[in-house]
Amino acid sequence: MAEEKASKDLRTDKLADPVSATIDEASQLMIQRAHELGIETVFDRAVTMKPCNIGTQGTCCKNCAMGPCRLPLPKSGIEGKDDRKGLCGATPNTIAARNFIRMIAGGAAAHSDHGRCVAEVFMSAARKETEAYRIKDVDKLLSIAPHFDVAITVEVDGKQLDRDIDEIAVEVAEKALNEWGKAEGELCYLKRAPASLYEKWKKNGVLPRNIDREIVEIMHRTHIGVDQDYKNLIKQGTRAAIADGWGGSMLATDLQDVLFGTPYPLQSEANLGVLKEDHVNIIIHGHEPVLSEMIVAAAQTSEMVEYAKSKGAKGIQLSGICCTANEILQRHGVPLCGTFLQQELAIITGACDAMVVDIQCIMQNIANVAACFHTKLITTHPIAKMEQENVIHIEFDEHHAMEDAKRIIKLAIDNFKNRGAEVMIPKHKHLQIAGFGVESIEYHLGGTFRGSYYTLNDNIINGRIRGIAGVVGCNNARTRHNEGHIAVVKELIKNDVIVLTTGCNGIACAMEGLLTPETAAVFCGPGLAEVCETVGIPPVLHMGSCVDNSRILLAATKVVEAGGLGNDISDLPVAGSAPEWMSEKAISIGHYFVASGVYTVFGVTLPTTGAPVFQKYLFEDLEKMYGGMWDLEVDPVKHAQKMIAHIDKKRKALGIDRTRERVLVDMATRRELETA
Ligand code: XCC
Ligand code: SF4
Repeated sequence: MAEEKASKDLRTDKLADPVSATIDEASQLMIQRAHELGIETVFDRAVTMKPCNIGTQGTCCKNCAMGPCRLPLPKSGIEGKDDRKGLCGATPNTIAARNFIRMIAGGAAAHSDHGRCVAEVFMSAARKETEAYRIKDVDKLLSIAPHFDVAITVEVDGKQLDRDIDEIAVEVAEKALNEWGKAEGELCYLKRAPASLYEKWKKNGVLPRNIDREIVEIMHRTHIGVDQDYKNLIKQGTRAAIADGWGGSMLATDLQDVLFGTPYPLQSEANLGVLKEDHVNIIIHGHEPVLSEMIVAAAQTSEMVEYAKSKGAKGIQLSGICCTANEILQRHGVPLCGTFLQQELAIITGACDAMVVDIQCIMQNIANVAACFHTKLITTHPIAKMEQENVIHIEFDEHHAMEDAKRIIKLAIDNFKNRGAEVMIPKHKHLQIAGFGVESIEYHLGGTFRGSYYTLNDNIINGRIRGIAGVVGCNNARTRHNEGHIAVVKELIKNDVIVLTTGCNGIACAMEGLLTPETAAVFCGPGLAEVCETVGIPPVLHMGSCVDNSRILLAATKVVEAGGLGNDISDLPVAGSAPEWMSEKAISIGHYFVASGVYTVFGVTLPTTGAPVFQKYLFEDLEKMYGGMWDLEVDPVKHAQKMIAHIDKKRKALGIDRTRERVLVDMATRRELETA
């Protein structure tokens, strides 16, 4: 019935062409399948609905009811004075800057509020108010405690003794939670940045005071008639973005590691082919690993496995979409079902017995797609519900976490028998190695006796590795799914640039098989290939979810500390990229990369093109303040080439530009020379 109705609504002349929509064959098959079943997806809507030209340029203001005021840049550009203004007189620069930093506020709020939820669960665990969660990684707890000024030893009779772990945990939890709203001072983690970066922030007046305050202040400043100087607006955007990267996101990552374990490399698989026809398939989607950790634990209990078998299934297959997927991948090896743009397609396989969602990047249309199948769509977070009637809300609470998780799994198992005949799971999937972090890179690429990141630095200095790129971010239905991600990454590794990835770029790379050590011989330049083969790592290191971009900041800091490559992140031969971004979170991430000294290129579009003066400020002037700056490049190969050009510029400034041309001694000879 639902299918018949849907097909009537679908105009066949306005459907997405599967091959133009995505480079991924599994997704192409499922888009085709959707058309056969008369089910509309985001790919079709991208064909029928064009984006607004003025909004795209960043110059539509609706901050008061005298507007919306729309200030498009004429096709021919503007010669001479730019007279465009809103009713209140707001210039294109003011409007675009206000919109831009409101995006930062949205993104920083999303990451940081996620971090706050984790901090609250951490507090419950520290106070032993919950059975389900406890401190899993004591070493990590001890490593972060000093940043909060929490002592890890106590003096007893003149001797320094180890302090009680529970005491440390409670104090860290209190101090951490305080970061969102403390009345005085600045964020505790800022001093983890290289000293010279911290000084730049201080000099420019952008040290965040507390996380919430910086976000609130953006909303205030962008209200009609407050801050009307794009430079001053961006200054607050910078402060909030730093509060995200070096605050909310970093806290989320650290506290998740303490609670659930710090990731170490492990093997898994990726793409829709991880779904199993004869298993109960539960897909976990969203961002917060608090519930999904419990689902992973519950699904492994013999009680649940036996229950699944009693209902005719061979077992329970968990898989994930978006960053919740990356979280349970990096800690448990749970396979990735797909990227942001595959969430509808996963349901269209007909094999998804339940999709469990928490927060962020969950398209409302999955409820409509789920209604065409037997799939139970379960929302779990009090702040993220859906209006459609087929959506079930099971609110998750850390105090009865295990029961909630079991209830959800049972619902999925009971639903297994309701599957229709229309199951079609694409075979496509790829092996991957994921779960890299600051600690495991140190282990794999570090040298034990010369300081932590020594071997990595040495390989950068000798030119085997040309530089480091952070390639991250979303998919965007306005551009061919995964094409930009994969083209940018391949171009970088071909040119000996090692790639650190997170988010949906990580998933895209996994689906394409770029996260295996074997990839090195196929796609990498000779220098990077040699390093990867020697150490046994992939040329693309998956570092987790979007809040885990904080891991990239800390890895870059470790590289600075290891020496030989300058004094600040902005001195390093590094660059950042989000080839297919779409979310406000991506803007916040991009901006804290820039404010941390990284040249950062976005693909698709940027909402700054309608305000050329403001755009120039982001693309050029910020470099003088922080060492990093924005750029926009739609063509993926040019996009990567711009990053490489920046990396080469930094190599030249460091005086290591010519080492790349030399005949390189191999590692064994080098060691001999050094020990001689
Ligand atoms: Fe969402 Fe994090 Fe973007 Fe993917 S990368 S579409 S934000 S899931 Ni974060
Ligand atoms: Fe128009 Fe100014 Fe109101 Fe924006 S704040 S909608 S530019 S009048």
